[in-house]
Amino acid sequence: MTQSANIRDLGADDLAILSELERKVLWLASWTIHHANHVRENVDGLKVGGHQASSASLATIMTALYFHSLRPQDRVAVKPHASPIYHAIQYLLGRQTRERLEAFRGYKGAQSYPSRTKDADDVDFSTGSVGLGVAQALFSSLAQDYVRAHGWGTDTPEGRMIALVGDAELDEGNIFEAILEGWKQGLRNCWWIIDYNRQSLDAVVREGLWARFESLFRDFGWNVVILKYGSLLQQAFAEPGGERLRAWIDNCPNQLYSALVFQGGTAWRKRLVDDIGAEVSGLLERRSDAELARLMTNLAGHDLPSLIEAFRANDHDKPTCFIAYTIKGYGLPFAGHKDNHAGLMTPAQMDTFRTAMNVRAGHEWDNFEGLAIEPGRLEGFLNRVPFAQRSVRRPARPIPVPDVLPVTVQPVMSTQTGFGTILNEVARAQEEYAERIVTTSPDVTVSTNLGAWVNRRGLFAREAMADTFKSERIPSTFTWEFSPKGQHIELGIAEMNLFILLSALGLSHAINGERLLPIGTLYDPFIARGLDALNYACYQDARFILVATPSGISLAPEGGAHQSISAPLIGMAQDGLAAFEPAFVDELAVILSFALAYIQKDGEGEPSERTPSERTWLRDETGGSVYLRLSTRPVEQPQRVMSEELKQGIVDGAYWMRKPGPNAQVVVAYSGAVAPEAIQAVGLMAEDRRDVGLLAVTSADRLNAGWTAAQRARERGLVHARSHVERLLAEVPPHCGIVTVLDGHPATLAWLGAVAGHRTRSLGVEHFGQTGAIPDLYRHYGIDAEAIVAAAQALTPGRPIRYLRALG
Ligand SMILES: Cc1ncc(C[n+]2csc(CCOP(=O)(O)OP(=O)(O)O)c2C)c(N)n1
Ligand SMILES: [Mg+2]
Repeated sequence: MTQSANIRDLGADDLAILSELERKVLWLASWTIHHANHVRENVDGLKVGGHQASSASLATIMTALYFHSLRPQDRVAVKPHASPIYHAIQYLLGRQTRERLEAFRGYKGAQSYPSRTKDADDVDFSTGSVGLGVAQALFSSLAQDYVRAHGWGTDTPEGRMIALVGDAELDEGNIFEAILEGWKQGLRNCWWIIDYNRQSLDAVVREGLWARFESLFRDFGWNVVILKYGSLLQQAFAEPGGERLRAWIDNCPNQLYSALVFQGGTAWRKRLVDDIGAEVSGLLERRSDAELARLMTNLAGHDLPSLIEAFRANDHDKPTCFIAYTIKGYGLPFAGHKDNHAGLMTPAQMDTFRTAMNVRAGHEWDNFEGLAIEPGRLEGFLNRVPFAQRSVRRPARPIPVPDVLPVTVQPVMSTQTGFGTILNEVARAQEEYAERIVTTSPDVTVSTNLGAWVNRRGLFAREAMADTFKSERIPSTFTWEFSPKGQHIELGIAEMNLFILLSALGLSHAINGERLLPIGTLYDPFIARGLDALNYACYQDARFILVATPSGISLAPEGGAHQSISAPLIGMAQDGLAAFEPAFVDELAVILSFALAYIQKDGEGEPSERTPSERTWLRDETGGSVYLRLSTRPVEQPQRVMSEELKQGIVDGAYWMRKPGPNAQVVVAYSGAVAPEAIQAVGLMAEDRRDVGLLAVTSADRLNAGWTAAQRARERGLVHARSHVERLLAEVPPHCGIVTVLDGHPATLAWLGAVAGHRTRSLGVEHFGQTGAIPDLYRHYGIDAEAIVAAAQALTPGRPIRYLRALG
């Protein structure tokens, strides 16, 4: 049987070319790593392993996929350490430059782990934190279904969302959360290809893990394809003694197999003779040591014909898990060695490898150097590769959004109620932006006030499903009807899934060419549960609005387990996420409308501080995602006209609720739900401190970012650069003190004193919360009006403040 006989859509010629390309890909990836670690060694001392063995493991699978099986509409999340293989493939396809390969792991070079934002060779999904890219592929399939069910993007064929998964990645819990959610949502068009090399970073994996995987995936409705033996092994099994050989392999412990792979042909022969004896002697004698080693390492994950046939045969939309047996470090001197994760080839080993690959010294980067096929034919083949026919990313057009979202503000209202009211209004709008909004929540839809929106817009499912309570006429506040037109995706409780779904929905403009406006809600403290996934979503520049509510100790009777403290600092420190904490509903309406536009700004390329807004020094041109920290605390709402200036201040991060006079001794700067305490405190000290100012901070994050950027700009010589907060505080006399306060960590606003050198006292919450009423807790943690006044008195000279004296 010839190798190509069992492949229906692949001729012998193409197979020969693919085999050569596989060799070339392995060579280029290995050389890229070697170059970074040895050739550039003296320049930057980058001696970090992890790539060489791990990459080699996927070289065959990725060759089969990228040069043959993938279609232009498919998208792939590549296992982090296979980055050099990805870049090598893109290099051969003319989509990656030699300069970037030479600078692999270096400044502006090809990235250590595939990156949508930092790499130039059209990475579909970033990876790095293991497990997340895998789930991203799954949720991207759901996002694709959502888009198409709404009638968008149907002029192109459905793509497959594929993840190339390290076997140790399946230790990550988020994978299982994703599988469960995928099952609930009717997952389709998703492939996970497990690189079953039975090695992780430190160790060889447990025996028989594949069997656990197999039953698990089948239980959740996946098709499972086990790719174990390559075509050479299958041919050998047909020879006399072949069945014994197969049984021996099946029973061979992972550790021993790995060790024999490392030791090579002689060791294989001895072991097989010792263990099986005469029955396989003919089979062994017909092969040299080198051929025997080749045979025994011919696992299906390193066998192009088996892989290509398996991919071709899986011609349906059922989610599929391929368990592909591979060898970590395949084709390299440390193949199979359990310590190979950090293994790097020595210069001498690289020389031997170079010679074996027919690559002349000095020609290491030449595309077709040392290949047995004429360059013209190779080029012709590469030009026809189906996956390479896809056009380079074209961001979808922006969807116009209103300047301010309509809202009827009640005299007393919480920001969370305000959010529900605004979305209820949006749900009634017959405008395109309202159609493009997709909401999602991990089982807290009602308790984060999305109920009214969901009642109007319905839940999404590919198959319609009526609300039985409604059809049975049982009164209920909420109608939960599922249909393909629904605009809310209800998730199970797992917060990781929320963030990865937001990541998938938030990349729809790039992946599906159709823009969505995703809004996800959760309880503020549980951001921490999905924080790595949130960071991951931001790292790959997915665009969404995160509404976190309730928050802080203002959630008083719920107690310490539900009260968030550090979240405002997360909001400040998380790149790619603009954080807001409004106090009032009219502010929220302005911020939400800003957010809907901000998430659509073109983020391609490096954000630049050279062309920032002169007003704020923020990088608003490139946009990002938005985080809103809201509260359940009902607060008296200001009756005011929303002037352009006020609107601008809200968006820029702060405005004067009460401007300090020229002789002001104190300014109170507050954020969020403690607004009434700040307002009250200002009133209480009015008689004893002159011209007290009240600064409403809607975004500590944006204020701080603008300030930092303006300072950097001045240091670069742009002497007139001024940020928003610098302009605000320029009006505050130097002797004036600032008391800052929020229901969150005090460090959030503590830096305000450094802007113009004002003495500052920062109030906030530093220790776990507890149950109680809001006044109890605000008093206990020192964020009530009395604490603000006491801080003001301690900070500023002058007569004792009467209110405190009266209390004393
Ligand atoms: C969340 C997270 N934890 C730890 C790591 C460090 N790390 C990188 S790869 C790896 C294990 C690799 O094993 P596997 O997925 O089987 O890939 P292989 O190296 O075998 O190709 C670990 C622990 C990481 N990248 N992400
Ligand atoms: Mg592994």
